[in-house]
Amino acid sequence: MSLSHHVSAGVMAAGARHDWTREDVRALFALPFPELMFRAASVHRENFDPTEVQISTLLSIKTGGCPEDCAYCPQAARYDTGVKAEKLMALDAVLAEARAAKESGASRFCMGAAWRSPKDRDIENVCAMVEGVRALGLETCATLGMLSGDQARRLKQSGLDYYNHNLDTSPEFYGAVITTRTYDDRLDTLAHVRDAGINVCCGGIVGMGEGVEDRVGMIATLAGLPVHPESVPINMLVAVEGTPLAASAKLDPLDFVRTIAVARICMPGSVVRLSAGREDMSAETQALCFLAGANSIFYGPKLLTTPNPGRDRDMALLDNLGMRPMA
Ligand code: SAM
Ligand code: DTB
Ligand code: SF4
Repeated sequence: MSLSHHVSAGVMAAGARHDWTREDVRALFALPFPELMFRAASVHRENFDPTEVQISTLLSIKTGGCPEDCAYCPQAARYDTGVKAEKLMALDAVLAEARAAKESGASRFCMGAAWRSPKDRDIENVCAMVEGVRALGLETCATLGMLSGDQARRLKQSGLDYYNHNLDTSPEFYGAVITTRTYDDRLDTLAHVRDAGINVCCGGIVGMGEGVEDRVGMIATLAGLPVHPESVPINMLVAVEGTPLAASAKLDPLDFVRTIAVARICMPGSVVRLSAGREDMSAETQALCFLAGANSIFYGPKLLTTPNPGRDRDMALLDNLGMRPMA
């Protein structure tokens, strides 16, 4: 059975609810930690093998120079972060990275571009990359900004398996983080991706100075989508010098774990990714995230522009925990 088959079947998980109210989600966040963890771990093992983690490798195929103002992002042209604007990578260079990712054990290859939205010519270039990466036997994912319905259908035609587009936070806090596009713009792109038949990868960031109620709002919105995203990345803010969020107060790691647990309970069939922020996370916090139901990570020493744990460190961690990559 292919992984995408497995995942799609998972989203139809028995008892998956789409009517989570804010109050329901708030009540989960308010549970005593042992209760929350027990419920999350129980839901996790009803739907997945808790010893398995899905492994994706990221590549920034078009770095920096982005016109948007996302306050967390080192690739926004308007912030002085030391990230140099580059052109779209050449096809053969992307395929060489994908081959290396496959050899090191990744099952999915995610290509990220610092665009507000791609031009149709960009889409054609990315479609060629998707075809090449698929031919290597990897699942494909792309994150390119806002998409039209036509662009989503074209990407589907090239064989794209997943599209990542995050809601990032609650509808109320969103305007404090991004002003150059709206929450509804994001929901529109997600609908185009869903309608085109591409698996949806959608989550958010915590540690941006939001309150618990914003984490409640984010998860309630994700769990209220007509179909739960197949993949839900929960990122811990990587505070980058030069961005408006550089001096954000560090989030209590247990609040990050709680967010993972609530995502797991509300979206029982989704693969929940312990996403950005692992470089500065202890093995103990990561282990709690896996207990709370996280079952995917980014693997390889770099996210898009910031560091991620080296492969040796991650393999040692999984080994220590008796966990293994999902086949
Ligand atoms: N430009 C496209 C877009 O914004 O949709 C695709 C790439 S963008 C970098 C993908 C996602 O990475 C963002 O939506 C955000 O959730 C996450 N991200 C970016 N910078 C981050 C940071 N410093 N810490 C944590 N997550 C971050
Ligand atoms: C997601 O939710 N997190 C990834 C991926 N989707 C594209 C990106 C994290 C980026 C962290 C900052 C950087 O490395 O530039
Ligand atoms: Fe641009 Fe995406 Fe970064 Fe926002 S998150 S500034 S859209 S690259």
